[in-house]
Amino acid sequence: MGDTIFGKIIRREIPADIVYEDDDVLAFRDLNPQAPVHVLFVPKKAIATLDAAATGDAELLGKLLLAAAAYAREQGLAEQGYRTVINCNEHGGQTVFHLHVHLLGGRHMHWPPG
Ligand code: D5M
Repeated sequence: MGDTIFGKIIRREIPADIVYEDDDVLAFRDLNPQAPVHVLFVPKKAIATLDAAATGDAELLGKLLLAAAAYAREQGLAEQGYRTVINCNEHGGQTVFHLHVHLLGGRHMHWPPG
C-alpha cells in the first residue's frame, strides 16, 4: 500500500470519519468539504492515479463507483442529484496520490468546474 495520507487512513494509522467499508473500498468524509455531503471513496489497493489504473483494475473501479452511488442513494441524494469527481495529476488538481472518487451532494453544482 502506498505511503500516502489515505494509505495511513486505510491502515488506521490516522483517524478519519469513515462512513462505509467493504473488502475493497473505504469511504470517509473529506477534511475540507466543498458541499454539505463530501465523501471520498478509495480503493484499499494503492493505485496512485486514474492514469495508473490497469485493465485488471476494471472490477475495482466499478466497485468504487457503485459504492459511491449506493451511498448517495442511502443519503437521499440520488433524486436531486450529486456529482462524482476523479482528479488526475497536476492539471486535474490531484493533491493526494492514492486514487479517490469525490462524492459531492446536498447543493446545486455548477458547470464548468474551476
Ligand atoms: O483531493 C484530495 C482531498 O483529500 C481534498 O479534498 C482534501 C482531502 N483530504 C486530505 N487529507 C485528508 C484527510 N486526512 N482526511 C480526509 N480528507 C483529506 P484531490 O482530488 O487529490 O485534490
